[in-house]
This record gives sequence, C-alpha cells and structure tokens, in this order.
Amino acid sequence: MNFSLEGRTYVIMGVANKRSIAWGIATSLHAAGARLIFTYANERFEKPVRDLAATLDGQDALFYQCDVTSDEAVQTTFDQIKEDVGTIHGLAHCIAFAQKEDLKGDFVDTSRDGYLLAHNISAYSLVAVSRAAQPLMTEGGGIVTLTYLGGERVVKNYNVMGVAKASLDATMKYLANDLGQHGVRVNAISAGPIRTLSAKGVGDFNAILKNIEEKAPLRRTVTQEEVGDTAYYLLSNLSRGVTGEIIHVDSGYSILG
Ligand code: NDP
Ligand code: KAL
Repeated sequence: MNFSLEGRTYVIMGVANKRSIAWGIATSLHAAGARLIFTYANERFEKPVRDLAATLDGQDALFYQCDVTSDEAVQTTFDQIKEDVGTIHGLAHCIAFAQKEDLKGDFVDTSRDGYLLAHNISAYSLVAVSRAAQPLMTEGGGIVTLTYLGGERVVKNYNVMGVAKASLDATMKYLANDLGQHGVRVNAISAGPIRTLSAKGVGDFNAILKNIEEKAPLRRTVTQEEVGDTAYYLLSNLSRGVTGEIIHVDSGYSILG
C-alpha cells in the first residue's frame, strides 16, 4: 500500500510561528508529498506564515485569513478554497484561546464571557470548520484536532481551557459519527506540554516540562515533529480504520495515576 500524500491537499489552521504544533504537522505532511493550505486568524500573521511556508522545498502553498469566531469568515474561506483547488483531503485544527486571567487562580472564578470565549474559539470552531470543509472532501478525508490531558482530568491553571478541551473531545466524537458516512474521519491528538507561543507567559512552564522529564515513561518531553508524524498517520490511509479516537503523544504521561 502507498502511504504517500502526493496529489493530496490539506488545510492547516493555527500556524503562528515555527514553534507552533501546526507547523510540526505542516512539515510532516510536506515531507510525505502533500500540498498545503494555511489559514491564520490575524493578518499580522500572514507574512510570518508565508515566510515559513517558503522554506518548504517545492511547496506551492495557498494562504487565507480565517478568524474562526466568524461563521461567515469560515464559510468564505472554504468557498474560496473550493474555487481555488476544488477537492481537499483533510484538515488540521490547531486552534485554542482563553483570556489570560482565566488561566490562573480558581476555575470557580471564571466569568461567563471568558467561559464562552474559550469554548467558542477552542471547541465550537471545530464544528464550524468541519461543516464547511466536509463538502470539499469529495474523495473522503481526515480531520485532526489538538487536545490536552487537562480536558480529561484537573490540571493546575488549565482551568477553563480544560473544560473547553473536554467539550472539544466530545465534539470530535459526535463529528466522527456524523461525518463517517461521507468517508471523513475525525480524530484528536492529545499532546504533552510543548513550549509554543500559547505556552508563553505560563508561569512555571519549565517546572511543567521538568515534571514530564522525571515522571513520563519515556522520561522526556515530546516535540512538534512527533505530533506532526502522528497527524500524518491520522490524515493518511495508514489510519483508515480509525475515527473518533484520541491518541496521546505525550511520552506516555497520561497512563500515570
Ligand atoms: P500556537 O500559539 O503556536 O498556536 C495557537 C493558534 O491558535 C495560533 O496560530 C492562533 O492563530 C490560533 N487562534 C487563536 N484564536 C484564533 C481565532 N479566533 N481564529 C483562528 N485561529 C486562532 O500554540 P500551539 O501550537 O501550542 O497550539 C495549537 C493547539 O495545540 C491548541 O489547540 C493547543 O490547545 C493545543 N495543545 C498545545 C499544547 C502545548 O503544550 N503547546 C499541548 C496540548 C495541546 P494566530 O496566530 O493567527 O492568532
Ligand atoms: C496546564 C498548562 C499550563 C498553561 C495553562 C494554560 C494554557 C492554556 C493554553 C491557551 C491556548 C493559551 C492562551 O490562550 C494564551 C492567550 O491567553 C495569550 N496568548 C496569545 O494571544 C498568543 C499571542 C496567541 C498566538 O495564542 C493563541 N492561543 O491564540 C497547560 C500546558 C502544560 C500545555 C498547553 C500549553 C496546552 C495548550 O492547550 O496549549
């Protein structure tokens, strides 16, 4: 069987810079021969994303602005992609956001607005994006989202984002059930802690990484490239029997009690 992604097109949402997990996914899919389409939320990220993509040898990438808080923006983006390339074969959703003040202290203090914002960007967006993308997956396809252990159990400071990830995990499963009949598989990768722009400003991130190095079965943290290679597996025919699944790429940390 041929697991090359030659002749296949994938949409990557959520590259902010070279440390982004989305960039790890982009490099893995590129290495497998895929054509890539990048979306960014804010126009200030257009040039950095274009500059990064230009480093991928022979990649003829496309770029679209897409703020996932707007249904109209999501629909317009996929209408435009349909016009420009026609069929796509998959999508990587690497998007999350919560207000800084909701990522510390007690979860019980989360405001209604903060709760809704985190869920809007980090969980509902997968519904909006999947609905708009599915009609373009005329040959079947794969959708992958990024989640974290803090959605399965309580992790200090993750707070409202943990509740949003729990919603994202369930959202992924309901979407997998809906879209399976169209040959579209929907899965999640639960990544271990990786230093990215989102993780910046998190107090004690060094201590979080050190704890993984001391306790995780593999005694080390994971890389963007390792998450990227699992995304490649989930977006290729290698995983053709897998949907509605959460794969932990976390050095085994989640098995610990
Ligand atoms: P990055 O900061 O690199 O990426 C976060 C991305 O979210 C940015 O590219 C940002 O886009 C995008 N985003 C935020 N708001 C919006 C919006 N309204 N519309 C569209 N895009 C938006 O961090 P990571 O690579 O760490 O995060 C990617 C995913 O991985 C997230 O879901 C995160 O929760 C998850 N994850 C991360 C872990 C880690 O340790 N780093 C561990 C487990 C999961 P823009 O740059 O254009 O603003
Ligand atoms: C327990 C962990 C420690 C960190 C606690 C919370 C982390 C939440 C992740 C969330 C996505 C971060 C933000 O929303 C940051 C945001 O408030 C400010 N940053 C930005 O606006 C930057 C510029 C943009 C690019 O960021 C976004 N997101 O748009 C969790 C650790 C151990 C694992 C992590 C980091 C998990 C995760 O989900 O990212």
